[in-house]
Amino acid sequence: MATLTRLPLDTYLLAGQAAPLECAICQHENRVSAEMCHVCAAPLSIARISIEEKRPTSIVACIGASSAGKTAYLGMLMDMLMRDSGSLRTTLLGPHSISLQQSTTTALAAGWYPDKTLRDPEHTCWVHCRVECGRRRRHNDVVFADFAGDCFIEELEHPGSYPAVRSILGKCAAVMVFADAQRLQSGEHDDDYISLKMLSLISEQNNKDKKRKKAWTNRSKPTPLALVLTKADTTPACADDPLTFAENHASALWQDCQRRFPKSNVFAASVTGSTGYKLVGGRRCRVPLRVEPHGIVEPFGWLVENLP
Ligand SMILES: Nc1nc2c(ncn2[C@@H]2O[C@H](COP(=O)(O)OP(=O)(O)O)[C@@H](O)[C@H]2O)c(=O)[nH]1
Ligand SMILES: [Mg+2]
Ligand SMILES: [Zn+2]
Repeated sequence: MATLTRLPLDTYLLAGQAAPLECAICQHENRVSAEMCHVCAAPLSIARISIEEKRPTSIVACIGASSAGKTAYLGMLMDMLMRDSGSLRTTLLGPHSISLQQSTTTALAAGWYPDKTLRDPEHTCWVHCRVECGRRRRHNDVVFADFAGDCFIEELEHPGSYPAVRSILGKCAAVMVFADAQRLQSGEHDDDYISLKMLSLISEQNNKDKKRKKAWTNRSKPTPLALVLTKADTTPACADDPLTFAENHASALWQDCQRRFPKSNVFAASVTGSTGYKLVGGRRCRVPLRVEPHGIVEPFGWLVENLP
């Protein structure tokens, strides 16, 4: 006896593919219904929102070695921006943009620093927000990612292992370089080399593309760079005068920043007022004793106001 079977044809899926969505970070085409780019794992909502609202998005490259204090700084920055602190008014775009702030503030409120950032691209925190600033209340859509420091090393050693890193360096409209003031003061400069290599990669990527090179060398609207000296609570000299501190303790890095980016500025920042130690499973762990942010909004505010 013949049995009839119903077999649905999923041809509508092919129709969906016919109108692909271009990733805002790496420009690869994706399925319109996808959540993340299949190449760089950036959220596709960045592209969707830019297209829907017909607004360009400025990419801010956040670079620095592992443990430089990127996650603590960026998480605290988003928390302060969301509280309408100072002259910047910020709106988060896309549901994923809350994760960085959420994980950082949850950890700090429980008496811990945020966990070490995972290297897995699927777990990278992306922030897409609209910032209103300046006397004319100009709106800027800004996107940045909080990569683990190891991703930068891996991408340098094995190009293509973190496509989002290279795409961001090639397209960024502003740069934030993080350096640990405590390590700089004690003469430890290993971390500087990672940032120096990343800055050189930014120049290389921009010189490759004719249009980018023109924008890059446009001296009337140069790409701004903020050198953020983190953990300034541990080094009063840095908190008092970050520029002199950078000249004295990070001269190679600071000179390279200025040489490549005519519009550069140095800032001192700290998330906590002081740090203590706790024994966890026989290991001494650093814990924040007082959450007392200083100089968090200033570097980001300066970058946004100076976006080309
Ligand atoms: N004293 C002090 N230590 C900090 C501060 N921010 C971060 N740290 C320390 O630096 C470590 C690494 O910070 P994290 O933000 O994870 O660095 P990342 O690897 O660059 O993201 C933390 O676990 C803390 O021990 C700060 O503002 N002050
Ligand atoms: Mg981190
Ligand atoms: Zn992509």
